Amino acid sequence: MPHPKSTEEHQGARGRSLKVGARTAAVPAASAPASHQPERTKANDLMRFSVAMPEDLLMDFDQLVARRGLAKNRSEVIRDLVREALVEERSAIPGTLVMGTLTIVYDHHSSDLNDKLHTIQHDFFDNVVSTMHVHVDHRTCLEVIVLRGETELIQTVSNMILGTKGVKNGKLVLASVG
Ligand code: NI
Repeated sequence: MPHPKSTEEHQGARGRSLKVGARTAAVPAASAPASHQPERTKANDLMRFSVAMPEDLLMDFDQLVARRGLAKNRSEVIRDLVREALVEERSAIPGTLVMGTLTIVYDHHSSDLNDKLHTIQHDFFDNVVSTMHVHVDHRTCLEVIVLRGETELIQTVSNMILGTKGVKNGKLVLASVG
């Protein structure tokens, strides 16, 4: 039985077909002879599977792959998207330990805003790992707050900060660390 010649599809963004293999199979490392293939698959072995999608969706996906640069191909972008979805799902499970980066932009001339933001961060000193403050211009500040803790607490603290009057905009990005 022939085996795949490479560990990656090389059609990349410009290929037309997303079919990456007719069967689910472990891909052998590099081009090792068949006799040297491991008998059992390991957790990090690449598995191939077929994906079907409408042509217009595939064309949009190929443009996304192209935007992500020469180092990325369809397989790598699909893996990135799957990991992203898994992190998002895990981060929603109560009790999950997460790291979060909360980025906020605010006007430091707003009345006692600096004090309020400072107080919240001291109230949750166990969960605030680090804060980076950038003076963007005469009025505007940007702060990146690194948080660690159970997901619901991190989201609560973030919402308190984002909801403080004078914070113009911001966004919390979670990463699961489990
Ligand atoms: Ni500042």
